[in-house]
Amino acid sequence: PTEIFRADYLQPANWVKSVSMSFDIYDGKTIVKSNLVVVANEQSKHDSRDLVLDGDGSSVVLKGVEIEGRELKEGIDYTLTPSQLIIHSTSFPNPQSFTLSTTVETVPEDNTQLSGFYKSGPMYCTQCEAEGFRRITYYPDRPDNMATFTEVKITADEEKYPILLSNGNLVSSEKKEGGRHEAVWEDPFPKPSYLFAVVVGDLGSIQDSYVTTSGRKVKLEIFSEKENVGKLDYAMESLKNSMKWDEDKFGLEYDLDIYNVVAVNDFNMGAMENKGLNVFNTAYVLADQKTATDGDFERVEGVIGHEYFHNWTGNRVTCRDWFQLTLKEGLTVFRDQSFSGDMGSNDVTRIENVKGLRGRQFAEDAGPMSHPIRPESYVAIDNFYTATVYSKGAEVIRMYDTILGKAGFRKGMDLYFERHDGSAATCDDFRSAMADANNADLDQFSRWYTQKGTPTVKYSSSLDADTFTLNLSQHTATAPENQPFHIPVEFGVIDSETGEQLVESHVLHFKEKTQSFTFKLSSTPKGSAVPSVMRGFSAPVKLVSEASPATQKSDLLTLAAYDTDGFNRWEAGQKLYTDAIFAELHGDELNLDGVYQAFEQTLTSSKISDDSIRAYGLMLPSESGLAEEMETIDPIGLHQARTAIKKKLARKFETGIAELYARLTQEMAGAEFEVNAKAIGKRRLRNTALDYVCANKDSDEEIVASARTAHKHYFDANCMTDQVAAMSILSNVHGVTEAEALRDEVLEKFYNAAEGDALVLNKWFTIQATSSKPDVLADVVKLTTHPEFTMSNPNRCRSLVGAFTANSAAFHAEDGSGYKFIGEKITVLDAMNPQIASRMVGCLIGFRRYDEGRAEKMKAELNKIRDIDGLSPDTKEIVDKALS
Ligand code: DPP
Ligand code: ZN
Repeated sequence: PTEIFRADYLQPANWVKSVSMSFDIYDGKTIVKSNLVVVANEQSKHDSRDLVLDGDGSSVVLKGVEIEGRELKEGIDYTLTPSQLIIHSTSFPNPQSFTLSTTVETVPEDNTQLSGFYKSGPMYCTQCEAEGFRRITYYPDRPDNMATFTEVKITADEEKYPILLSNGNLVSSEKKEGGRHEAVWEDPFPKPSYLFAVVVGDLGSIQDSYVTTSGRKVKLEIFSEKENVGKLDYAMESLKNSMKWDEDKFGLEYDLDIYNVVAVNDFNMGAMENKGLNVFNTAYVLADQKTATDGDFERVEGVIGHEYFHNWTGNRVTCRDWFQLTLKEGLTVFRDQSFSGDMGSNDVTRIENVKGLRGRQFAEDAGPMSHPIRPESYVAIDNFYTATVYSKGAEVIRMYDTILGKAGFRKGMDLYFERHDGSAATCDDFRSAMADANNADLDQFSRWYTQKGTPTVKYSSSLDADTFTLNLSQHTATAPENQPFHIPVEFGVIDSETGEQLVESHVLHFKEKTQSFTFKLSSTPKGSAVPSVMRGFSAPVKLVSEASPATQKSDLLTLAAYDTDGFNRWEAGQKLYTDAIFAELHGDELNLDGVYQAFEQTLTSSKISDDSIRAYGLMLPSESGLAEEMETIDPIGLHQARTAIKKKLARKFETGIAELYARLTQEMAGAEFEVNAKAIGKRRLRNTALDYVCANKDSDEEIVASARTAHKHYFDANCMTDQVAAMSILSNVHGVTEAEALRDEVLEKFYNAAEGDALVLNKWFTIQATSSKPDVLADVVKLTTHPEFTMSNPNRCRSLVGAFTANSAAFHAEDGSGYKFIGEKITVLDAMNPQIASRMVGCLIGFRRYDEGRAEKMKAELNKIRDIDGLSPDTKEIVDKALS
């Protein structure tokens, strides 16, 4: 495997301009024929005019190559390697333009990588992003080659496979001999090969329609296996909402007559935006009251939106090369986050997104896989579908919006489409459109694309009469060579006594290593003037105050009580909790007055009208987020310290929490189940209260009592959200027989009620894998032999093995047993599905962040993996980076 560099990009010597294809599907063999209309690319700087086609010889077997009726000969007319078919220019009849035809055979039934054309249960489907199309046929499998797929003909057995789908519009369908039938599809929009899709199966569906602003009627259809058709309504609703939202916010309409979505059980990613034929992992499209949690509903809405929004940001304007991946992904994540915020609550969505960024992207940026949102090189591009490219990429887009304002951002988007619609663009093109549309200087802003690592912003402030000074400095510990970033800092000042705004919120442009800003206060403060910095989390940085601990604490209390910015109000509470957890961890003297004050305020304040905000305000920061604040991560100490603080809060506020729980239980009793921000907020708050009610336990009696509460919560539940909340609590029970009996009863009940539903069973596996029981690894090992467990389904594999790696205290057990377990699983997985294996190996690569004992054991597993015979390039790339 070779490393590919961004700087080496060259246009190809030839373009494929249009394509017609046929898929002849038989059990155990599919014949794919392709006719490619090739034209010379005059702009190419390649010396050779040869036509280079990608093809994965482990997946396709070449049966014939022709140019306009003439059979080509290997060695003379073409060269075949394990990864390419090179047509010598000497064989071109007319170097300007000709048609090349190939025939290959492939066996989708044997394709366990789930890239290319494969079988998922009883259906066939494709996954082509990033480089799956070369596992279907020989083709210039690069995103800058945009071609019109004029005809895709699919032929298969009619009874077994009544549904035959591809991109675009259906041209014809007819019966054939021998019980077979055929469908022909045409996609009028030129597209790169990664957006190609075929789906074949015996599927059920729901249908609806949408009329765009300009009056185009679009037929919407969502397909799934027949038993799941009842779980598609929420996705359909979300799809229509997405279509409307993109028209309202960006003036972007859908462009085909059909929009199809298919749910597939075996899928590496979340979903795929193939033109007119989205393919979805079932986990991101199926949802109903009985089987989906509120988190699942939110994800369905978000991912349906995401894939729909790709139709413009990704499909109409695509990426010139894979280094530009964040051009479509960062932008589209930003769009789906904005959509989710508008559908529910912007503050809630913001909090959730930042939690996600801190838990995953910050960790990535602090480890060996740290890369700029636009990487400079890769071996396997599939390894760069990362939190950095996606989530940090979305933060970078959000900064344009913050710097230019909503109207300015929209002007930039309009210009971007005006310039690049129908073509393959770069991140620089996007930045230029934003700059030119607004006459803005975004040169320094380009560093967000070239420099890696999470910057730290430190601040201090002073007051001299009515002049307030804010001093800022920036640096990146993991990349000290970084030049200063253009950081938008949303900022305001608050009076600690009155809560009044002494400086109205506005954006500062922080561009130097150190910089000071001065402001006149609008009135004389009655208390102290407290800065609120980085409101709304206006940049993806770590923010550190340089004030004395006492000032910091009182500032945080002011912000937690008064900040007009919802994010920073929440953030202030989180910082107080964080300080308390670290004080507990380090054995420092514990003064919890501030924490208690913030918690009580959150619990009781009548100013908080959103139950989700109250719930998030009561929750302690996650272990993964906290870990990023530590030089050397102590996973077990962290878990214990966090648990201890939680228990203290539960004890201190026992009455208040119990009252809250009882009040909400009463309010919600008998209410109809709904999925909207309000109903979700209520459930979220009640389940947060339940968590505290059940945290309050030391004696056996208390443990039994809390298990009873959770047990009752489970059996009274009218939805999956509440069941999961109760079962998660119960899954931690150990050592008290009576409580264990309640735990086992619920686990068994849950399993039986699932009746084999794959997504529900995934939850059953995950909850057990993330238990805080001391013997959780033994449970997990046993579950790997459960008849419902399989490594070959990515969702199932992640639900048990992946979930266990997120159970930090257990995974990082001092004896290395967690590492050994994962090492063995990766070995099995790599031979089957390299994309999933290389993702899984991510849990070992951060070994430098741990103590020597752990680091050595993690490294030992990595070394073993590196020595695997035939290790995939995907996994090898990650392991090599980690060990170098
Ligand atoms: N392009 C997909 C998505 O992010 C990932 N395969 O939607
Ligand atoms: Zn995407």
